[in-house]
Amino acid sequence: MTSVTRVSRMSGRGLSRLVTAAVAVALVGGTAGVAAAQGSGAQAAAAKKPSASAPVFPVGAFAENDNFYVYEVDGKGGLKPREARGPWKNVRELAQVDRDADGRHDGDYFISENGRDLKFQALTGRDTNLVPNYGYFYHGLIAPGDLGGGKETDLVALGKGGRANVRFNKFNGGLVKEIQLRGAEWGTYTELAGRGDYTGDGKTDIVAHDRDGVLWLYKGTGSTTKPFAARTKVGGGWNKYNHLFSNGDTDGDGRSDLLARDGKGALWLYKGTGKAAAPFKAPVKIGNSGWNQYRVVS
Ligand SMILES: [Ca+2]
Ligand SMILES: [Ca+2]
Ligand SMILES: [Ca+2]
Repeated sequence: MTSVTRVSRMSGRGLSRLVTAAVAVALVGGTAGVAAAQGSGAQAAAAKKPSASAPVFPVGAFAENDNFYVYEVDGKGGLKPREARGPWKNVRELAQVDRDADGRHDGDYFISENGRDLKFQALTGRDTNLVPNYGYFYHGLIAPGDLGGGKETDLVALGKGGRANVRFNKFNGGLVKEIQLRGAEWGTYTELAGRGDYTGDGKTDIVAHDRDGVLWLYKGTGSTTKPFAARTKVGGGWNKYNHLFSNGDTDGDGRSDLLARDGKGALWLYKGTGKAAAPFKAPVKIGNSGWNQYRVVS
């Protein structure tokens, strides 16, 4: 499986570590029951090939002790048991990226603990320091995909005082353009999430979770001056979740999905529909417990 090689390199520094420490450990997510139920005796449909608008990433998770774990998708709508990658220190926020638009992970942006710098790390492992002190101004970094700056994945993060920052990136994180999205709504969000296309038009979209528990969809436009259309309401009741993120097309049906962690540490999959009016199906629990042990899940 090429995916083993790919994920073994997810930590960048973890290549040699794979041999000694990449031991599959006890299943934290508890996906077995869900997978069996969905299989219902028949082989699940063949997974669609990953694409830029519906990529397939592993889920990366940092425990409090900086130990880093990776969960691969299992091809049945869930995640495989976690694999330990050993310690990966100095990461405050992580955003995996697909730089060459083939739908597969090949680099990471991250905000460092030390200095709160925005950094980029290709799979070859060397860090590139992009913006010193970025993390003092912005938080909730996501890399949803290309928003208009070229095929390279662009970045969005929340800022202080009702704004969000959009960085249109060149290859290896060089800057094409940076804009601030301003407006009171941006000050109400606790978190952004998104990976690829949720509306079926091939353009990258994001969602935003506000303090009142409402989830909003921002349809991507492909424009570097106005990368999102006016928001539309997805629905309420999202405050039962303390973290939203996406690893792309979790269940392999060719549409990007959303993941949500609840207050009890369970993990829920919201399968994407590809329709802006109702972008997600009803949630399916794909991890029973344990996800709240992680300080960062991406
Ligand atoms: Ca790629
Ligand atoms: Ca879209
Ligand atoms: Ca999907």
